[in-house]
Amino acid sequence: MKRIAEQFDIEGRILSVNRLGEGFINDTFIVVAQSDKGTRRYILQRKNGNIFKNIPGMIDNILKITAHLKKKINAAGGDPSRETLTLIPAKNGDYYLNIEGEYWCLTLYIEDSVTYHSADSEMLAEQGGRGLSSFQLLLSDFDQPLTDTLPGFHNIRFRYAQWEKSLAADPAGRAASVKHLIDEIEQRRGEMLDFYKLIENGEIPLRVTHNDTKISNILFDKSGNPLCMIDLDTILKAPCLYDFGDSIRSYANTAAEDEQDLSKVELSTSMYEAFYRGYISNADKFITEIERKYLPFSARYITYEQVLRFLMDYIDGDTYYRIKYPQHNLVRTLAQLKLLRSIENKLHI
Ligand code: GN1
Ligand code: MG
Repeated sequence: MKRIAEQFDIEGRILSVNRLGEGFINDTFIVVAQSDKGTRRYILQRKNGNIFKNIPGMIDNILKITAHLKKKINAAGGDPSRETLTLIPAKNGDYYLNIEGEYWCLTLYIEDSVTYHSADSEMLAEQGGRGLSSFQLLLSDFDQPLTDTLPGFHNIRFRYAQWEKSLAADPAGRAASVKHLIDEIEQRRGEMLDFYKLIENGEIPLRVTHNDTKISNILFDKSGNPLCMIDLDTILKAPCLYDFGDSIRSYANTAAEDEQDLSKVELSTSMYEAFYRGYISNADKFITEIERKYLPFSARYITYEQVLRFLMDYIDGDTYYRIKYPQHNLVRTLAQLKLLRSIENKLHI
C-alpha cells in the first residue's frame, strides 16, 4: 500500500497507510505523510473495476466537476481545498494509477470534517439538504460532456432487465425462498414505470447530479454545516430527484440500512421535513413545478430501486455489494422494504 501511495505526487515521506470507512464498492485508505511543513493526510482509493468499466472516464469527470466547483467556490469567497475534493496527480502525470489492472487515485484528506452514518438531529438533516442543493446549484451551469460511468444506474427499465436475467438464471438457487419479496417488487412495477416515463419523455429534466447521496457521502464541519460532497464516482446527468430520494433513504430512516430489528425501521417525517426545508432553500433557484411535485415520490422510487438491487444481489449470490455475513443482502432487502412501506404510508404515495 505504501509503495502505491509513493507513486503519487506527495510531499515528504509516507508514515502510514490504513484502511478507512465502510464503502460497499471501493476500498479506501488514509495515508499520512510527513514533510518539513508538517504532517498531511490523504485519501487513497482503489476503484472497483468490476463495477466501473471506464475508470479513466470517471476520473476525468471528477477532474472536470471539481475544477468547476473550485472556480465557483473561489468566486464566492469559500475555500476550494475544503469545500470540494482535490485530486493529487501520480508522478507519471495522470490522475490515477493503473497497477495490474487495478485503478487507484488519491485526494486530499479534508481535516476537521465529520461524517455521519445516520442523521442524529433535524438540524443536521436540514443542513444535509442545504449541502446537497448547494452542490446541485453550483453545478447547474456545468455544460461539458460527462462519461456515463454506470449506464442505467437509476434507470428502472434497465434495472428490470437485469432483474429478469437474475430471476431466470437464479445462480445461487435462492429465488424460490424469496418469492414473497419478488412479489413486492412486481406489485409496484407499473407505478415505477409511470414515473420513469416522465424522465424518458423529458418532462422531468436532467441536471448534473451526484446519484449516491447517502449521509456518509457528505462531510460536515465541526459546527454541523455542510462542507463537501464526496464519493463523486457516480456524477451523471440525471434528475435532481434521484439525489433527493436517495438522501431521504438515509437521513429520514430511523434505523440503519441493514437493521435486523424491523420494528426500529421507519420513515421519520420530521427528518424528512427538515431535509426538505434545507433542500428547497437552494433548489428553489432551479427546481421546476413537476420536480417539486415528485420530490416525495422520489424517496419511494429510490428506496424501491434499492430494495430491488439488494434482493437482486442476494439472488445473484452476492456479487455486487460487499457483505459482512452470508444473509447480509437479505437483511438489507428486508430493512429497505420496511422503509419503503413506511414511506408509502406516511407520505401517502
Ligand atoms: C453503494 O459507494 P457507496 O458505498 O457509497 C452504491 C449505492 C447504494 C449504496 C447503498 C456505485 O454506495 O448506489 O445506494 O451502496 N454505489 C454504487 O448503501 O452502486
Ligand atoms: Mg459510491
